[in-house]
Order: sequence, then C-alpha cells, then structure tokens
Amino acid sequence: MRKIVLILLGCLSTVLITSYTNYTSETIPLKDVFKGKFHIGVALNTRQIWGRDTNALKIVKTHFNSVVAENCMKSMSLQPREGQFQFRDADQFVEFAAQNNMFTIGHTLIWHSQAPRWFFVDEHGNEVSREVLIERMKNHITTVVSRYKGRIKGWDVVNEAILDDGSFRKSKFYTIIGEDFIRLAFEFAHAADPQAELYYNDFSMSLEGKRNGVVSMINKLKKQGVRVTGIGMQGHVGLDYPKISDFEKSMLAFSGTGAKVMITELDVTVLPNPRRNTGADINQNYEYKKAINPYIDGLPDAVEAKLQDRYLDFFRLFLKHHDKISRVTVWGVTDGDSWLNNWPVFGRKDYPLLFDRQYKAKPFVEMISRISTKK
Ligand code: 9MR
Repeated sequence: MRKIVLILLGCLSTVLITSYTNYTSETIPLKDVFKGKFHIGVALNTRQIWGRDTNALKIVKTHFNSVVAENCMKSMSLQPREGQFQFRDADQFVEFAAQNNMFTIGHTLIWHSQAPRWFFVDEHGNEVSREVLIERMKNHITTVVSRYKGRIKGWDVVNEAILDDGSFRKSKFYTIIGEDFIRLAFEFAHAADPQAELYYNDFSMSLEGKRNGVVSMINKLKKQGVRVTGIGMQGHVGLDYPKISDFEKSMLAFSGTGAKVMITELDVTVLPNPRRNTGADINQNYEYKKAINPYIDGLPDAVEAKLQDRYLDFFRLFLKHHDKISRVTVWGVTDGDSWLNNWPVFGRKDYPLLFDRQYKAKPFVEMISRISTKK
C-alpha cells in the first residue's frame, strides 16, 4: 500500500514539475510589464472557466489582469429560448474573474451572429414588429447586465454593426429596428448598470471605410447623449495585413471621438488565406486542402520570425499610444485554443497567439516585455 502511495506521489510530482516547467516562462508577467499603461486580457473557453485546463489557468493568473468569455455570454448561449436564461457558464466565468481580481468584460450583448432565431420571429415564424424586437432586446440586455452589475466592468454592447465600406450591416436588428437599435442597446445597458463601461466592437477596423463609418456612428451617438465609453478594435490580423500605419490611423481616429480605444480580440494568423480574407466574418468557410494547411509539423523559422516581428510591431504601436489605449486582449490562451484552427477552413493548424500548444511562452513574449520597459 505504502509503495503504491509513494509511486503515486512520485507520478504526481513529475506531473507537477513537468507542467511547471512548461507553463512558466522566464519572462516578467505581462500584467506587470504593462502596469500603469493598459490592461492585458485574454479570452477564456469553458474548459478554462471550469478549471479543467489547469496549465492554461496558470498562464492566465500569471500574465493577465483582464478576462472575457470567448463564447458563453453570447445571446444564443444565455437565452437559447425566450425567457429561459442559462447562466451556468457565465456565472462561473464571473466567479473565476472575481476570485482572481480580473477586470471583467462581458461579450457580447447585441450581435447579429449567434443570436437565436426566436429573437426575430413570432410563434408562427413571422418576423416580429419593431416594438417587439426592441422589447426583446431590452429584456435580454437588462436581465444580463443587471445580473452582473458591478462585477462585469465593461460590456461589448454592440458587435459588428458596420460593414467594411462604412455602411450599416443589414442585420435583422437593423432591418427591423433601423440604426436606432444601436442607441437603444447602449441606453438599456447604461440603465441596467450606470457604472459599467460600454463598448462598440468590430473587426477590420483599419479599413478606411469602416474607420469612417464607425467614427461617424460614434459621433452621432455622442450628440444624442449616448454613453459609449470605448471602441474595440478586434485585431484579427495576419502577417501582412493590415498595415501598421492604417491600424494606427484608426486608433487615432477612434480616440479622437473621445472614446477609449481597446484591442479586444488580438491574434495573428500565419496561414494562407483562401480568399485574401481579412475579416472575422464567421459565416465564411472554405474547403480543406493540404496546401492551405502547410505547418502541421511545426512553424518554420522564417515564418516564426515574421510572426515575432508582427507581434513586436503591434506592441510597439500599442505602447506608443498607451495613453489612448485601456486594454489589449488576446483571443485565446494557447495556439491550440484558437478559433483560427477552424476558420475560415476547418481543421488546420495555426500559431496565432502568445503561448504555444505546450503552454510555453513564445520567445517574443520576453521581447515584448523588453521593448515595453525600454524608455
Ligand atoms: O472564437 C469564437 C469561436 O469559438 C466561435 O465559434 C465564434 C462564433 O460564436 O465566435 C468566435 O469569436 C468571435 C467573437 O465572438 C466576435 N468577433 C469575431 C470572433 C472570431 O470569430
């Protein structure tokens, strides 16, 4: 019996030591690196929220001081059927964040995607009236925001309402309510938690058309007296798009509205794009081909070097404008967690994040901390 216990203890310590060496890095915790400049955040999946991915959690607790739920607070997850809210995962997320003293972000209240179908139709399947949709929106926002009042510090209130050319996306919210759905969403959220920060969040934000469309929408909201605290630039970028200078132009334009700027979903894909896709429109999907999944055996040094340069360029930019930025959040803990392994083509192997599949910090994480402490 004693022998078995000793063997088990031996195995346990090996596991602990191995995982310890895997997940710690020689680098200073990122949250210390950016202290006084901006929050550094990460998106969590449900395995992490429920404590099942302990190595990932060690990284989260060491390096990050802000968290957002990658999926479990979308309307389809929270209210799959009218009036039947499912708060299990979201409650656990908020609890985890509170226990670890994280600046907690709610993602996302009103998004055309991942919204359950019932939202827009009546019991006969006919499209609902403007009044009904506003009422449903109000009920959803009020219920969710009130539940986490004071604990969720900032909400992505409206997600992806502007198209690349700057016009409004013709979503159901837009076609049924009109552009006022945005103002109403912000007002409902503000009424439910007057202290919460409220954000507009979108992808491809460095495109000129989108930049101008977002700026004029935000300015109009401000004129109407609507509280919009921040603008989230998702930051799903590639090795060669967008240009850093275009990203910077948008940061400055957004900051010019008086809103805080945040990079909310940062990742850098290294994979070839079947259609030069530069957004994050999850409705796009392409057939898997071996040629567009080139790095199944690891990332060649030359590509790794490009990835490193790209991350360093972006972080240099964020540091240059840290007075305008309140948060930089990466969209996942390790490469293995990334949505990019399955978008826009299912089943590829991408390397877009700061930590690899073995829970090790990539070498450029150390470099990021060095550039940021350099005066
Ligand atoms: O990373 C998320 C992925 O796991 C989901 O399948 C997908 C659909 O809900 O959403 C992904 O996250 C998106 C985010 O919520 C909004 N901006 C674009 C992100 C990437 O698609």
